[in-house]
Amino acid sequence: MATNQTFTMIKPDAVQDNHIGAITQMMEADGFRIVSLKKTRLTPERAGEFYAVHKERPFYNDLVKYMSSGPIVAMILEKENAVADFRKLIGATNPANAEEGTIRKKFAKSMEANAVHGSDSDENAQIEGDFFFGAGERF
Ligand code: RTP
Ligand code: MG
Repeated sequence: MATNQTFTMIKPDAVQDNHIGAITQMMEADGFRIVSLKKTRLTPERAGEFYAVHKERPFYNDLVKYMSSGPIVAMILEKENAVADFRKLIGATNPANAEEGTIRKKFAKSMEANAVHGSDSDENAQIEGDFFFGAGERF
């Protein structure tokens, strides 16, 4: 069942570069409402757990190191058709392929440091939101 929610993180490079406000502004301007929001830092263990689906991929170790290298901003977002619409708003994983007007086109620096995460399914949006937020942190 579509939940109309997705999960996102502003990744360490974009937080470090002071883009939290500009990125959340793009999300709100596109019709997403912020249900939950938290600035936090992943330990390497927690980052490894979050990206466990990529464990066998060649970029996994670098990804875990990068995602635990500094604070991130985790959010649950709400909008009709949230998962698909949000993937559209963030743009392609590789910023070289990201369309004009997308968050990654504007803020991503590389394939790895690509500014934001977006859930790829309703099921993962639920799992990833639960990874960061309890029942009393959703509004
Ligand atoms: P995300 O999960 O962060 O929203 O990104 P995505 O779905 O567009 O890409 P995914 O395939 O799930 O990869 C997760 C993250 O791993 C890093 N990556 N690096 N060096 C590389 O070849 C490579 N490939 C992926 C990126 O940070 C990507 O967002
Ligand atoms: Mg992904």
